[in-house]
Amino acid sequence: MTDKEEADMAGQTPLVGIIMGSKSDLEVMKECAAQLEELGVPYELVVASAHRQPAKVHEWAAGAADRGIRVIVAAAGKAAHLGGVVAAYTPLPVVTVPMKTSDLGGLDSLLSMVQMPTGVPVACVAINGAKNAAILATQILGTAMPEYRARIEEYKAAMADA
Ligand code: RP5
Repeated sequence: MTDKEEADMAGQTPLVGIIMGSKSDLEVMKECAAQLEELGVPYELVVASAHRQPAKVHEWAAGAADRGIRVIVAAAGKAAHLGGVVAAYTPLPVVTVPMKTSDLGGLDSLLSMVQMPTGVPVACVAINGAKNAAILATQILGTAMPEYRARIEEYKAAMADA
């Protein structure tokens, strides 16, 4: 991205909302933010735990669609309920990122995320798959916004050339 594109993006309405359960998730989730920046997608980022700050999660998720957010990326670890709780409060698609954990290696996070009950789906990328979450979110935007479809086509072409 050029400096001008970056400056423009700073003033744009976020299209992707990134939420994570703890500041300790930020190191991994920076990769998601960086990939969105590379693809030119405006985003917002918030730390809010489904267990420790349920009211904050509720307020953020319930208002996301009306703020202009089109896709949510939710990252959490251990008993990772954040993505499912967010999905309960929004009509938007939710892409979840299971965090690698010290006790169970992230399998706990993964299973907590993918085993959602019928009626409340979330998509789920790999353990610590922050970058893929950004790409998938951009692909979802691209179904209705041609400029993001074009960014993904460029990204794939560059990958094939590498
Ligand atoms: C989850 O518990 C967070 O998403 C994080 O991955 C994990 C550990 O959180 P901290 O104890 O590091 O705050 O809620």
